[in-house]
Amino acid sequence: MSSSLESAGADESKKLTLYSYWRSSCSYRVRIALNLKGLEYQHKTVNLVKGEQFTPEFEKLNPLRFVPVLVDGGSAIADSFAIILYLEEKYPQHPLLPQDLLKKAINYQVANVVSSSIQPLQNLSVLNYVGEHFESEKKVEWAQHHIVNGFEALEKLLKQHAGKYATGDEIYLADVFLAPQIYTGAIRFNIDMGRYPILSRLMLAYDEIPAFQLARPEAQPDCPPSV
Ligand SMILES: N[C@@H](CCC(=O)N[C@@H](CS)C(=O)NCC(=O)O)C(=O)O
Repeated sequence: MSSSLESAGADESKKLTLYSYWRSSCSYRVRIALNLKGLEYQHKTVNLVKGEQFTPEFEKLNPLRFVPVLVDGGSAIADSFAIILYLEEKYPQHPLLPQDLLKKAINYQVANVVSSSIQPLQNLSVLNYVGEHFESEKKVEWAQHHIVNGFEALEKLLKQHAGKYATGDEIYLADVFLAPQIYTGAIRFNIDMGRYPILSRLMLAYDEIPAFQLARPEAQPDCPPSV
């Protein structure tokens, strides 16, 4: 187990510490939000492949044993949605939610499609369960099926709302959730992105923004050199 997990607590006070894993799309969302808001943070790796999420120390931070967890001044917040909304209220610079109520609702809708109807179905523990209880080779097919289902819905939804970014010409919550999901679909699960012109265009737009570039899996300190 990494010694980093043991040091969570009072000595971290007044600092933001993000427990994350390079390939975790939920951690990637939080990294984008932190970067957009210009917040410095300490990175602590929880290696999901080595099972570091199951250590008793990490379970104290998140009983569900998932990354990301943000520790702020000794208090732990788990779940990317909760973390991002916490950051939004505490650090109002670069607002992630528009004032317009309908636009705000669409931002929540997009974020929830990603975080409730796509990502949980491609999550490591779910794929491991599918592999163990059904046929192992069905794992990727299962994930692809659910990602395609979500991407088709998002593509239709965004047709009505997208500008330069997901809900207009400014970057909001929807973009923070979309970039990691599009990346994961395209790079990790080989989804044919040619079927989703709006999602493809958005990803190119995100690739131009430093806050998104710095949050990419390959830019993380725990990303293996071979990737
Ligand atoms: N709703 C949670 C989901 C967190 C989650 O699923 N995290 C994944 C990585 S993206 C994880 O830690 N998986 C470890 C596992 O499945 O054992 C959030 O948005 O933070």
